[in-house]
This record gives sequence, C-alpha cells and structure tokens, in this order.
Amino acid sequence: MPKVIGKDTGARSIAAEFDTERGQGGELHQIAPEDGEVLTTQQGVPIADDQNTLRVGERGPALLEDFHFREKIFHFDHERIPERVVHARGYGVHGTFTLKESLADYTRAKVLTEVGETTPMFVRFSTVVGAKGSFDLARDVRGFAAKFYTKEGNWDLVANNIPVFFIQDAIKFPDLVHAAKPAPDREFPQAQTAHDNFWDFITLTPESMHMIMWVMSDRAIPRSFRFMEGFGVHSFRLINAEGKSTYVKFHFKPRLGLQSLMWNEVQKINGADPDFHRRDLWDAIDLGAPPVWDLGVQLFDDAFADQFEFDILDPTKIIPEEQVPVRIVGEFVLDGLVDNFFAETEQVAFCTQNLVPGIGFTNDPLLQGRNFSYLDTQLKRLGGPNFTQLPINAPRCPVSHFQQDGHMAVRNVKGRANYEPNSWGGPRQSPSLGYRHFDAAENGRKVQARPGSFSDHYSQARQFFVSQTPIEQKHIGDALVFELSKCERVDIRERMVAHLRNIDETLARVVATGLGLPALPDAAPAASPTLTTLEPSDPLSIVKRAPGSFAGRKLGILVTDGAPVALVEALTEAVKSLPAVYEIITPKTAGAVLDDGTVAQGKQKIDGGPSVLYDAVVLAVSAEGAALLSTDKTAKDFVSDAFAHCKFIGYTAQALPLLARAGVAPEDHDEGLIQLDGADDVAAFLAACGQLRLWDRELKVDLDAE
Ligand code: HDD
Repeated sequence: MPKVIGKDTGARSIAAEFDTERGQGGELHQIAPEDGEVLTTQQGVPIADDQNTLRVGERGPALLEDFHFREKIFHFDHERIPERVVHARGYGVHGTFTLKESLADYTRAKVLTEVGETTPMFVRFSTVVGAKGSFDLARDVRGFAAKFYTKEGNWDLVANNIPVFFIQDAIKFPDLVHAAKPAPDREFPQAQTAHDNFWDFITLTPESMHMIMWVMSDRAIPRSFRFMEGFGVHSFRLINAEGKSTYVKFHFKPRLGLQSLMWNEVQKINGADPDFHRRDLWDAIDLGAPPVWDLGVQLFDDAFADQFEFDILDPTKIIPEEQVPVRIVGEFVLDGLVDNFFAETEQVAFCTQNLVPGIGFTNDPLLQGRNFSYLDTQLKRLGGPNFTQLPINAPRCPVSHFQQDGHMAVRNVKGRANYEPNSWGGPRQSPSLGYRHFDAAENGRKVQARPGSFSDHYSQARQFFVSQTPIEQKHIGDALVFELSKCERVDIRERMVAHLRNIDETLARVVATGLGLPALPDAAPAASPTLTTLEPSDPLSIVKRAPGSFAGRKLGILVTDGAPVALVEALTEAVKSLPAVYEIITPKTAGAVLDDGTVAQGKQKIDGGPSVLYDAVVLAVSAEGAALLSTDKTAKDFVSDAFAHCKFIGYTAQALPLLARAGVAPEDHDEGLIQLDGADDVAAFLAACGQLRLWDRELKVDLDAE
C-alpha cells in the first residue's frame, strides 16, 4: 500500500485561542432525522409509498384524495420567499464578540462595557446588485451585516466593506438600485454596474463620486470575505449613564489583513467557481481556521464635528483615521457554520433600527430612511410581523411584551392580560433599564433641502485617489475604462470624465484616453465653492497595509508523476504551520505518483483547478511531467495566468520548459519566480509569498500600463 499525501489540506489555527465551538446555530432549530425513522406527512401520519401517486389502476388517472401527494407538492410550490431587493446573494455564519476594553465613559450598553463578556453574533456577507443565484465575484460593494445578540436585546450593525455610500438621502435609494440592477426591458446585465443606466444615474448624481472611487478600486473585488474591512458608515451616538452623547463610527478590521483580486482573475474565477467567496469562508471555518476581526470605534464630540471640514451627518464622507484614530475595543471570531442555509442565512432579518440602550441614532438622512426600509422589507420577505420569533432573529435575552397574533405566531402570551397598564400583572416599562432616545434639541422649519455642508462631492474622492499606491491608481483607471466602455452612450462616458477632472486630472486623462475620447470634456461644475486639498491617508490603501504574511492564504501545488516527494512534503507541512492551506492539483483524477512511490492525492484535476483559485502556486513537476503538460492548454493557462496575475511561482528546475511553453521566457523571470531545488528552499519561498503579489510585474504584462 503506497503512502498517500494531500488529504489534509492544512490550517489548524487560532481556533484554540478562541475556544470555538462549531455550528453554534445548531441547537437552535435544526431537526436531524434518525437514520431509518418512519417518513411522515406534515401532520405526522406515516407514509407507506413515497414513489407513486394514488391512481385508478397502474395506468389510470390520479386521485385527488392522495393527501400525501397534494401536501408534498403544495409545500414544494411554496418553498421560495422573495429574495432581498438588494443584497440578495449572501452568506451567513455564527460567531462570538468579546469586549476587551470598556467604553463605560461613553455608553451604558452592556455589550460595550462588560470587559471579557462574550456576545453571540450572526454575520451575513453579501454582494449588493446581483440576484440570489449570481456569482460571488461581481465588482460590487460587499455587505457585512452583523447581529449582536446582547443581554439587552439585538443590536444590528448593518455594515458594508466600504465606509461611504452613493447617496446622501434615502429617498434616492430606489433610483440608485433601479439604475444599478439589470435594465427593466432586457433584464441584463446581471450583477454588474457596467451599463448605461448605472453610469447615467451616477454621472447625474455628483454626491456619488467619493463612493465611485471606492467601488472602482480593488475594494470591490475582495479576495475573500475574510480579508475585508467593515464599516458602520453613519455617525451613530454612544450615550452614557448620565445621558451624555458622543459620536461614534464603527469599524471591523480583519486580523488577516486586506487583500483583493485582479480584474482579469475575477472574470476567470466567476467561471471556475461562482461560489468562490462562500466556499472560502466555509472551508476556513470547517478547517478550524476561523477569521477574526477587531471591533474599532472612532469617537468624537460636537467640538470636533464643528471644526471638521465636512458634515459628520453626511454618509458620503469618512473621518480620516489620522484625524480620529480607530480605537480597538473588542474582537469577534466567526467560527460557526450554519446548519441550514434557509433557516439562518435566508431568514435572518437585519434592521438598522435595532439598537440597544446606550447606542443612538443621529440625523444622518440616509440612516433615518434606512430605519423605515429594513423593518418594512422584512414584512414583505418573511411574510408577517412575527419574523422576530424565528430562531435566527429571536433575541437571546428575556423578551416580554403584549404584541400578539399575526401570521405564524408561535410565541403567545398565557393568561388574561394582554394590555398595559393592567391589574393582573406582567411586564412593565423600566425608566432605569429601558432604551432612552437621546434628547437632542431640534428646532426648525419643515423643508425639503440639502444642507450646504453636504455639497463638496470631490475633495474626499480626490483624497481617496491620491492615498493609493500607483498600482492601485492604475486599477481604478482600468476599472473606470472597463465599466464606461460598456456604456453605449458617449455622452455618459464624457460626463464621467468631466467629474473625474474635479478629482484628479491625470486619472481623467487616463480614462479619456482609454475610452478614446477625442478631447477632454470641460470639468463638471462643482456645487461646492471650495474644494479642499486633503492629506493622503494610508489606511485608505490596501497595498500600503499588506499583512506581509501568507497566513490564511491558499497555495496550489501542481504535481505530476515523478515529482520530488521531499519538496511536496516540505511544502505541505510548512503551509500548514503558517497556518494556511494548500491544494494539490494533478493532471489526472487519480493523483500523481511521486519519485518514491508515494501517491499525491489531487484535490483538483487540472481542468477544475486553474491557478486563479490560489494565492500562489508551485510547479512540482518531473521532466516527463513538464513535457506532458507543455502540450496541454489548461496547464499552460495555469502557468501563464499565475504569471500575469503577479503571483509568486515556485518551480522545480524540470519545470523550466513548461514555463517557457506557457510564455514565461527566461528573460521574463523576476523575483516572484523562485526555483525550489529541495525542501530547504521552502521557507524562503513562503516568506516571499507573504508579499501576496509581485505588483511590479503587472506593468510588464499589461498593455494598458503606462
Ligand atoms: Fe441597505 C439590505 C447595507 C443603505 C435598504 N443593506 C442591506 C444589507 C446590507 C446593507 C449589508 C444586507 C442585510 C442582510 O444581509 O440581510 N444599506 C447598507 C448600507 C447602507 C445601506 C451600509 C448605507 C450606509 N439600504 C440603504 C438605504 C436603504 C436600504 C438607504 C433604503 C432606503 N438594505 C435596504 C433594504 C434591505 C437592505 C431594502 C434589503 C434586504 C434587507 O434590507 O433586509 O431594506
């Protein structure tokens, strides 16, 4: 019996540190049928025949009295609920939040004041525009909605991976979403904004410009949910025991660092694995390497708000971390897979209105509108007002009220009193424990107007752009050219370039050239009389804050018959200890027989495991293997794509002909191509992989590079 490697693909990890327990949703609501138990109807009646409907004679008509058939089909016909009007495609997991530092000076919320206490969470990641069955890797904002089941009720922080939004007033949300979704006549394109309607709306809505810079950046094509930041976007309030309010912006910061994909890679991944993001999250948790985020807050007061260049109520603006540092107060680990996608991920209902005592709203007009929309949408989706009784939505603290009845009411009050006040007993309001809205003084005329303090739409867009590294700036230009090139109307393209001239003149020129515009259009009239020159802010860049480690990433090892076992074993062990994961890819499904007879079991056959699925690759091939693969288009794509996508490539000396046949000639070799002569070279290779990509290479392989 030959030795077999390649089954255990890596990554035990931080799980132990967090004392994780998989499948925390499990005990909540799932029924695991016993093997062999009797199949019944919904009424519990045992079923004798689940293969054939009741008929008159074997070849005769079906009978209406077959109640099992009718119940089964009736239920099937009603399996679907409306998908979310936005964020339809999502993936939810359970987790736990632990508070590390008390914010008692600022808030009375227990979740933010009881150090060391843990709070169960459910997080749903999502894309925004695509339908439920669309692919994971759209160029899009990612939702990062978090439900904290606190001791004082559920707190929902319905966040995104981008800290600003397209619009300033919720009344424009239906227009934004209509424009972004497929056009109403043709119902395409799916899950993408590269079309006239989106850019028409955007270019007629200058307040979207800052958000557009983020959406055209690599933030919108994240490598994984695990490598994304999350932002509460709005200024909220923290309210302390004395009733004093402090403004707060919430941040989630991934321990594994930020990482994104390349656009060409994205388009190929969508074909190779449309479930790339959800599979990544599932696998990470399943393998015992759950992702961890720090919860951070930016705290500021009225004095800061008054002297800040922008309005803290404007959701199209950030507060740079240099001006108000992010204070880390806690961490959360997402380590629990759902037991049932529908029960948990599909039925979870996030509402921005769900706050707990000590956290409050501000007058941000987007937030105020959201507070109506989320509750309303749950009614439509989940069919009645009792969705709060579904286990995934039910608070994990005492619940006591006199709201009653309605569709599917399963939590009903016993006894005679269903009103308050009453003389029979039951729950009573509590001025000391209860939620108190911040008693902000408000006074004004009823108007439909935007404040002048919301009018500078370009300064922070420019700040974002100048904060990026040159390669990230190039990607923004490339993305704009790609998206706008899909617009049929030239006036829409020109209008966007006119806006770009208020953001960055070079970017405007690059895009105009990329689009083949005959001349630069005049700059768009800027509503704000003063555009401010802001300092670049490093936290806005992904590349400047690269983690410098391959931990949590995935190595693809292409192995052929006769490959050196010592190298393959050293690689797999070293990857596991990072911790990271690897997959062995082989030319044939049966695996590859290494030079000592060991069988390397392939997780993927090469046709199903293109290099776009990996963060770095190794070509562990023998001379015969290299010769065989040199004639194979898929194998050559594996190599040439890895090279074009700026990946680190380790290779045995025997792989050189394969590299050459794949278009990587000796003169193309750079420090990202690392020859592995044996196990001793593995540590240095993985250390180099910690750079994640060799960005300098992109300028050599891309026609658009200046
Ligand atoms: Fe929204 C879903 C995030 C503005 C109306 N939104 C939804 C989800 C996220 C966000 C993460 C998915 C929740 C889940 O996983 O179930 N939305 C945001 C952010 C916004 C924002 C960060 C701006 C700062 N949203 C926004 C506005 C409106 C809505 C201005 C309406 C006026 N959003 C909805 C909704 C959704 C939703 C229609 C669809 C499904 C749902 O709520 O539960 O109500």
